[in-house]
Amino acid sequence: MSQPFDGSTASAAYRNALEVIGAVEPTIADAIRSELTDQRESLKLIASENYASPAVLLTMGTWLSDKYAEGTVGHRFYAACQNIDTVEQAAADHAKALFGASHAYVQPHSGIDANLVAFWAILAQRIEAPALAAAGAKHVNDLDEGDWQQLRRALGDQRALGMSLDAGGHLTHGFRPNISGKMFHQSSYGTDENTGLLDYDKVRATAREFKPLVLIAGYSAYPRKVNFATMREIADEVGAVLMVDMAHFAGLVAGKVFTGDYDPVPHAHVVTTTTHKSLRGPRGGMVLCQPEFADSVDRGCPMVLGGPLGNVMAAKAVAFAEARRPEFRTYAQAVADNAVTLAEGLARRGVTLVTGGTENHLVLLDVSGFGLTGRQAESALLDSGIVTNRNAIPRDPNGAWYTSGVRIGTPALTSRGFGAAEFDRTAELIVDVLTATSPTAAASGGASKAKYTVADGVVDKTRSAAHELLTANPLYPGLDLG
Ligand code: DSN
Repeated sequence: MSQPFDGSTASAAYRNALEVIGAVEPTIADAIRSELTDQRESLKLIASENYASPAVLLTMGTWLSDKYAEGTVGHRFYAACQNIDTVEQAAADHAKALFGASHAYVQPHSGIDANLVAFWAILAQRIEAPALAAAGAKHVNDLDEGDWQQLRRALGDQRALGMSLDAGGHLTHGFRPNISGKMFHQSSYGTDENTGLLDYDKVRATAREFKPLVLIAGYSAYPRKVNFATMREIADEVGAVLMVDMAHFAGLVAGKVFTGDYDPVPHAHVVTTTTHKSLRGPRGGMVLCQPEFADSVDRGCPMVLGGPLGNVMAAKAVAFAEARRPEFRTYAQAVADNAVTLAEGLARRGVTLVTGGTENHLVLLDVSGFGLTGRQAESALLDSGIVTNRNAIPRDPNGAWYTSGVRIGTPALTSRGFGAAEFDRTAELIVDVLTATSPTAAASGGASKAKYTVADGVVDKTRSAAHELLTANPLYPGLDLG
């Protein structure tokens, strides 16, 4: 079990801050107070969420936010960036040491931004640079109109291959609703119909046929490890760049739960991540890459990013420093062990799990066996103080809005100190709620995909059991807002 963050030394800082904020806009001070209460009083099982340390949170609330610093360390388009240089360099150095990466770009404001930076760096290296060389030009501004139009067509004619959305892939991996799907011709690989697992032979066959420029690995709802050594072999075979989006499991990589073939950093050309999920940092993004892509990645601003957020880069440095401590490895291992306990506790009580279990921080429940949609299950659990999110399962008959699945994860509650006993009890509470929930009729007749009822007493009983678990494992113990 990992140690929860002590919040006592941050009490005075937050009390004073709320007084300052409340004097200007009380609604916001109230919302900040209320969010702490809500987070303290619910079982937070959203797989992509966590609790950052008071040190990380406090770092974000500073005047580092007030500085413009477009450019990179030592090469800024604004004057007086010496302190932003210090924080950006510290964040990049910590990231490189933490992940064993040769280059780190810590400016992306989010995961989508990190992926956009990566895509444009890959296009710059693999499509634009050869085009410039062929035209004898150093810069796009040196191209004549004909060569420029030809380059634009070439940039818009590239292919990306990623994991399908219903198998657990992410919208930003080339899917139409996201700009990546408008930049690339896209194809996807799924999971085996029987096992729910990635079938590398099928990925290879699809890659051979589709011949992508970018092979994307990574997921937001696949509860298993991915063999990145094999994905790199496939990429090399078809001449693709391997890009891994490790946003969900970056904490497991940093904490050395995923090593060897399962650590993306030595295998991928480019790795992207968010910093606020299992990695437990501030809300933001980052790109790690091999030297070939470093210069292009560093042009993320102004290519697709606005001015870097100095306060958030500083908080990334603080979070990465925390993740370099031995305690973080204990935490990361506990996240994975707790996910197994949670999965086993659910399966033992009759819940169908996609892939039958987990090897990472998340578990994907198929709630159709309870006669529910994911939306009904999510809402009934929320009423009962259990925060999850509905999620499509492979070949989901209810689509991405109602879904047939619920995704849960262990990073946040593990940060509060939950261990095996607490996660097994959590599994029991989830099953109690789902068993007690029934769909109700839609206004038009037939079963609604959204409406439901929960048997009398179950919501209150679950809330009270959750409260017991939560008070025994407080969030930011000692943090008292007065
Ligand atoms: N929103 C994140 C998640 O919940 O997985 C990914 O973008």
